Amino acid sequence: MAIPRIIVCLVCLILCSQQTLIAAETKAKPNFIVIFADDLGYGDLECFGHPKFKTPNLNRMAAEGARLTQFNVPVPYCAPSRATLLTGRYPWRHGVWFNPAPDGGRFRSGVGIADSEVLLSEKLKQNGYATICIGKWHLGHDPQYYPTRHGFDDYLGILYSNDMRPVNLIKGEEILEYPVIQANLTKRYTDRAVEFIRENQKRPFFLYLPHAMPHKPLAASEAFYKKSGAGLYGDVIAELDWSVGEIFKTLKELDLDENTFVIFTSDNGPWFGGHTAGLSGMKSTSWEGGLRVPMIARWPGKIPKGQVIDTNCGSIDIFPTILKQAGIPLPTDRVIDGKDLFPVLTEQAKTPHEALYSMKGNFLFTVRSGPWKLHVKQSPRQLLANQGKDWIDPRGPDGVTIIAPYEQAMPDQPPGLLTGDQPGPMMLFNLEDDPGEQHNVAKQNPQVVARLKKLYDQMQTQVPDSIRNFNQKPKKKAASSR
Ligand SMILES: [Ca+2]
Repeated sequence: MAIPRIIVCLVCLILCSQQTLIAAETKAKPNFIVIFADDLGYGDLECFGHPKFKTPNLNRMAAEGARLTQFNVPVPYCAPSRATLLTGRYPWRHGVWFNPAPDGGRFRSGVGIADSEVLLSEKLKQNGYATICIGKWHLGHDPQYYPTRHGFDDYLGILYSNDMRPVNLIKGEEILEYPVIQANLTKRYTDRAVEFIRENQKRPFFLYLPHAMPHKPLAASEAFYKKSGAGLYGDVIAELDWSVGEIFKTLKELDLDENTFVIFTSDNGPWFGGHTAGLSGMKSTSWEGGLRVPMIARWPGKIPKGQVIDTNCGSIDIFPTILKQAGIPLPTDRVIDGKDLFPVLTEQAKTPHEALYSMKGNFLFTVRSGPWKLHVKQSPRQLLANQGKDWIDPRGPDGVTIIAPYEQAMPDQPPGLLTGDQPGPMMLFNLEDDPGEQHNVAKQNPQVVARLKKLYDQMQTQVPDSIRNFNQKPKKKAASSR
């Protein structure tokens, strides 16, 4: 029996309109860009108070979006902070509580992000997103840990810090270049980022751009070297700022600006030569200078312009925030510590966290709740405090590629405050009254100490024994009594 032509036409029409609808939905999905600087201090940007560094593009980004002034990372160094950003979980859950290092000791190989972890890249890729990681990965450098095995379609970058050897530039899973010229890294990463946006302008994309800079050794390209008038560190910051400008220029040119949510932040506080804007400590310490980072969020039409948000939140929240905006449910088979930040960014909502925690090595260190911060464990305010002026940062890459070795910052350029009460365990600070963590007020506030310690103890029960007891020597077997 012949099917009447009118019915065939109607079926075609319905199918076509469904196709159009699917295409429209795919196009309507927002794009996500996370720009993640390495060791960029809370005070390293002009819009966060740096007196010399100029960051016009980031200033504009902040003016057109939200600048967050109480944004924390859970660990004051690289790898754990990155795994938290991509999983929304504390290091004692995702398991990367150390820095994998190909030239290091016990974390030289066989360590990295577990297959069982669910990464932002994996979720977005499964939902039709084009994904790329450009820059420092640091979640393992054996093939099973490569970004391309964890949800990224493509990768360009150094798999670990730019001071670890060998400094290979990897494309996909192959070595593209060795040794890499570090001075060109920011430019090369930016060029690839712009190219990726162009390639994927007609489909939703996730661009994860964890820059190498300003992690030491610092290096800037010819166009920026000695141009900022604020030293090599200033040159490096100016080039990062240029990079951000190139990305926004591309989004605007391709008419993607209003459909793209862009986040700019850092993985931890600064090393020598950086700036904490009056916070105490530095990278690798649990003082605010180590844990608080600059954060700017911009999405025209969604995030109101010109906001300064002082709500307690952190990098742990990026995973659930982005997934919510992508319309992708959170995994339900595991604890996700982060919370959706969109109400904070758009409606000035209160913090979604009763408390935020920090870790150093295999220990929980601090707990933050409201204005209060309890240092349960003791952390120094400065590392390598007694080095002389002729000290050279040993954190160089392969000798053949080090740029400007004598211009790297020295320990006589501490990034944060070194003053204040002598560090010790169980110190309490009110960060509203005392943002520089100068005066321990534990004795005056025993109830606050008790409340925060209880929160700490509760979280401590969730840290697996394998992590908590990592450094303990195995107990000797009791002698047989026969
Ligand atoms: Ca870092």
